[in-house]
Amino acid sequence: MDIKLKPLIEALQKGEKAVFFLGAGVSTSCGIPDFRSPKTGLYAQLQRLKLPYSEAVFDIDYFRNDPKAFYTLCDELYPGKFFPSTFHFLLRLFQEKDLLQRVYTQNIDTLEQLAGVNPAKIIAAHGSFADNHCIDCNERMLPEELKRQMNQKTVNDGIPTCPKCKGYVKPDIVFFGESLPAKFFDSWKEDSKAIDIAIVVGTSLTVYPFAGLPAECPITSLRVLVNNEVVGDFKRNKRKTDIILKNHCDEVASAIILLLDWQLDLDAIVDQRMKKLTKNAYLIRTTMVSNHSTELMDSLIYENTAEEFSDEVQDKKMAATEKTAKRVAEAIKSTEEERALQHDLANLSI
Ligand code: CNA
Repeated sequence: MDIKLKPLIEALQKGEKAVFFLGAGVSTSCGIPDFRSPKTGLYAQLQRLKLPYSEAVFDIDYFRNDPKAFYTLCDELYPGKFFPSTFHFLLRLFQEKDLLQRVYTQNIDTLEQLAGVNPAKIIAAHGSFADNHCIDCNERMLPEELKRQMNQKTVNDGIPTCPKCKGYVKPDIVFFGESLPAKFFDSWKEDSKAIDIAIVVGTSLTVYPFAGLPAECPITSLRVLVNNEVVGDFKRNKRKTDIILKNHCDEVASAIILLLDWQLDLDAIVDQRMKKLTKNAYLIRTTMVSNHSTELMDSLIYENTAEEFSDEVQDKKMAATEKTAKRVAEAIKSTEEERALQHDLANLSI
């Protein structure tokens, strides 16, 4: 793998910047299944929902008639339970080294942001869970309210509905049959003019228009594919300079980190993010136990991952809850968040 990576490493050492194109494979090591991997992929698992066809779970017309399948999936994928992978942290390292031009992601898990990538650098091509709207009257619903309704399984089967018109509410993630955010097209118009390095990772390149982007990279771009299988334009129109790595993406991230001597930087970033996450998780659990409110906990977890508290705000909140924290320290140890956190940290193969 090191020999194959040589042209990439040399380009980075010259200060050439990279545009990343990400898919679900980047997050499988975090515990989030991708779509299409046989057996482990979401489509394989969704068979129990008896969908007419797998993609129906993200089909806007199907959702209009039967939103249950989507919300079953939402329970599993909703941000807040997962910690970034080595590859997510590699993006952050590229940013630190001023080698990051942009991250185009199909993922809706917000893990790029949780790894500390500047949101201005991220194009969430298929939207995210950051906001929600009624599919009938377009009334906005805050994430806390959506999560509250999702958790009330005895009311309307946990399917969030609009308080205004009773229509179904959906997070602003892009379904089949919906258009991508304008930001995606605007940003690509600019970026595609000049790309030194294009790194495509963990995607089957089957969902358009995203899947068409690697083919649109300038002929002078150094293209890199990191994926379990050779896909899309790398298969159909392989260029002479393309680097194709059929490896686990975290393995490739580790190799790049080693070759560029970034290990200490990685350790520092991971350490800082872990502390932040642990601190936030501590605050969240404390607030939850002191308020006896799981709904509040969920909304805080959401805020935590989507926006993050500033250190100053966190410190104030921590101080305010310190007394309660001591009393409930034992109780919170066994909360689900603690277990999820431990699980995530244990799976961090770095
Ligand atoms: P996909 O079609 O499931 O393809 C994933 C690809 O990644 C496959 O070719 C796998 O072989 C490969 N892969 C899986 N794990 C690894 C790994 N560790 N290292 C290297 N390669 C790996 O998913 P796409 O992203 O191409 O499909 C686009 C959909 C997926 C988008 O609309 C997303 O919204 C959607 N999605 C997102 C998430 C998420 O946010 N994490 C999860 C599942 C699906």
